Amino acid sequence: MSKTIRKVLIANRGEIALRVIRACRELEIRTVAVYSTVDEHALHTRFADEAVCIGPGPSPQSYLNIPNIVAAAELSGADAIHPGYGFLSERADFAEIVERCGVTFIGPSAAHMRLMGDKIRARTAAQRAGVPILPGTGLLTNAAHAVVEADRIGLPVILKASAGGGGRGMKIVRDPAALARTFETAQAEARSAFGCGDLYLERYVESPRHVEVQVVGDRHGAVVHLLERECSIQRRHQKLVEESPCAVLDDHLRASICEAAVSVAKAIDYHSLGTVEFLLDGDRFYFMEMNTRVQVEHCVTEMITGVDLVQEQIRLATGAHLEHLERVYRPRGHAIECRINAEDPVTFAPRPGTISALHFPGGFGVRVDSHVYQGYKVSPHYDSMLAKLIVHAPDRPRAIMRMRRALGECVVEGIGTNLPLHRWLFKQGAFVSGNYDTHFLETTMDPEAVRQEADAFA
Ligand code: MV4
Repeated sequence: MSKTIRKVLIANRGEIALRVIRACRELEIRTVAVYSTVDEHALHTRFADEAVCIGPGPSPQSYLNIPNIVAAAELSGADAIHPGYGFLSERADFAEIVERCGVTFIGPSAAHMRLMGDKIRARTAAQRAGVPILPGTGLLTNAAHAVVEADRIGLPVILKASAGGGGRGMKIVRDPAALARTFETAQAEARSAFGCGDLYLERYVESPRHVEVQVVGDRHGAVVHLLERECSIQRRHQKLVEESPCAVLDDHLRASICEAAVSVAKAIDYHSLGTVEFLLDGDRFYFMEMNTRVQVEHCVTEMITGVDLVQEQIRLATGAHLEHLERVYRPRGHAIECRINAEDPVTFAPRPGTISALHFPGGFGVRVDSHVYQGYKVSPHYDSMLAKLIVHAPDRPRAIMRMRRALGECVVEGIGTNLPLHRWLFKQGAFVSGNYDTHFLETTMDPEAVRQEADAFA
């Protein structure tokens, strides 16, 4: 059941499209870009061996347009499709159509995507694998049922949409009197947002850290982990900084959480690249979700393991074995990633426009994954990430110093960016000491200080 991949169509844009093209080039695989009319001059369009226009700027008509993307694959003779992240990357129907056309989907099976896309089933799968989950429920039948269960679990609780994930469709309930009404609202919102009103409850953890584990499985039953990533620096469920390893895990806790992630992947016969997300509460951790795609923050894992995760993902799709990976990884130093976005550093409002001047940092231990250039027009149609600035150093204090140095070298003119926020963050004592949780940015950010950081660079 080994397949050869000769030509990959990349169903994505931006930095991740470039990332996949680079992986393919080193594997001597030909590449086909797809692009919307606004991306005619984008780097992914130019870097690929071939490029096919799939529609106008708005993503529903281009990067989410399944018939056009499948037609582009047929037309170009691609034998595989890489979905990147976002867009169609977790759409089981897309994976299924691609495979039915005789094209290899570079990712897990449609069944794995459906299982992990259904957060209630995912929770059950983790529990069956012997992995800790928070006290909670399966599918709630109605508001009265929710009230009974919340009484059993104890307040506060969090009401989650089974079709949600990544923080979408969640409501915290602290007041028992509010639960029934919150249930009705949440159900209606989930129905309209996801086409499914299924809800469940979990005990709410007040100050958790977000720690996720990179896993890879092959089609022969082998699964290994590639350590964890700490992603607690986020706002409105948008991660801004990620690092590996997590500063607060000792060797014992690291081994437990990484083994738990492997147990989840093994229990479902997972055979691709994946991420198992946990909430860390002191020295306890609980399964949250599993992501079945390559993630934005995969680079920090690459830096501290030396493994090219995108190449692995492509190889695994051909039926390759994992045997060339190490059985247990130990972190090689420390890596941190900053997402540089075209957005106001305080309000987070998007700031599209044309980049009039651009300079990215370089030097020892610095990696920049980006698709933008001087003169590039940031379109309001797509997400606002301009670049990922990744540093690698022997330990966390030196990685922080290196990131400060690299942030100081960044120049992006003509549009607003969140660089001032990053420059502010890397001076904060709580961040530097590793003493923070998922609420850090929202509770600590000082608009005045961030604005001053912007002025200091103007
Ligand atoms: C939680 C939680 C507290 N308790 N579940 C948000 C994203 C999704 N993966 C799960 N999320 C949360 N689930 C319980 N039972 C707090 C969050 C949460 C969060 C998690 C990770 C990173 C940032 C977060 C920000 C707010 C809330």
